[in-house]
Amino acid sequence: MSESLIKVETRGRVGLLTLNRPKVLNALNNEVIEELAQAVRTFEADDNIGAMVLTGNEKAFAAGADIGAMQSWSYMDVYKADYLGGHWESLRHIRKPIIAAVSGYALGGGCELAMLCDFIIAADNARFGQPEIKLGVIPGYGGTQRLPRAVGKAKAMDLVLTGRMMNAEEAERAGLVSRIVAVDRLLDEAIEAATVIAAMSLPSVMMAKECVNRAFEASLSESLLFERRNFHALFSTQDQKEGMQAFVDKRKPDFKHS
Ligand code: DAK
Repeated sequence: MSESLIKVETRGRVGLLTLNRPKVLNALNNEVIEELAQAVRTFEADDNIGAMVLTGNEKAFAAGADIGAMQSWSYMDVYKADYLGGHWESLRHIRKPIIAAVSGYALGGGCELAMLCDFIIAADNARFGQPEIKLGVIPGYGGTQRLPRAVGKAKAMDLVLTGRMMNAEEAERAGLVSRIVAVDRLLDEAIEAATVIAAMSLPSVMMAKECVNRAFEASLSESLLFERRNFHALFSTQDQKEGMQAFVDKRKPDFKHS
């Protein structure tokens, strides 16, 4: 039986997903993304999971979409089949938080997959880039859109047009990653962060994620209204009563995620 392309584990209320094509630096193809999307959807539906971590191995988070598989595609092949739509697109709609824990290469589709997650924790050996231009194409999985939103136009243009890589320090300075840790601490750090998140009230976590994402989708006044309405809505939860009562009682809250 062939080994699975995604390793799926749990650590308490955290779902851990590991890309598992080490021989090709976790190059992404439809099968990988289909398995990933299924696993993520299973965690999304599981009341015992509050957050997820997506990672690769020490050498590569993912070195991009599988170039060998794409090389002979024609325009009509990709257009008619809407290649790399479907499951690739579906990951965008996940409502629970996903942290990307990136060690080694995160290039092309790998960098785009990391950016599709809610935030990136990088190992000190991480290298980010959108090298598609060197292959005669351009990023096709959000690279020209999410990268400038994360790092600004100047650096995004530099990376997309030259195809160069940036290291973890440059990525942190530019705002692409939230933290840098030693490579041997990466997974623990990411799981600890996800554990903190998963201990919060799930409805407030999901609404917080939706609201932050709304900042990139709508006008400020629309987004502020969206935020305020979500804030109002949380007063209908048991967890808001419990969270505030626990503060008044000087104890830890016991959230029920409802
Ligand atoms: N695809 C297929 N195989 C890859 C690969 C990739 N992207 N990256 C690495 N490999 C394979 C290598 O061919 C090699 O295989 P063998 O020769 O051993 O059989 C093995 O992984 C180890 O790689 P290297 O020998 O090259 O390792 P090095 O340490 O020397 O170099 C490297 C590491 C990361 C610098 C180098 O492998 C490299 O430049 N890789 C390609 C990086 C790249 O150009 N990535 C962008 C690909 S284009 C979309 C979704 C996604 C996309 C587009 C649209 N939609 C939803 C519409 C994404 C497009 C892309 O990502």
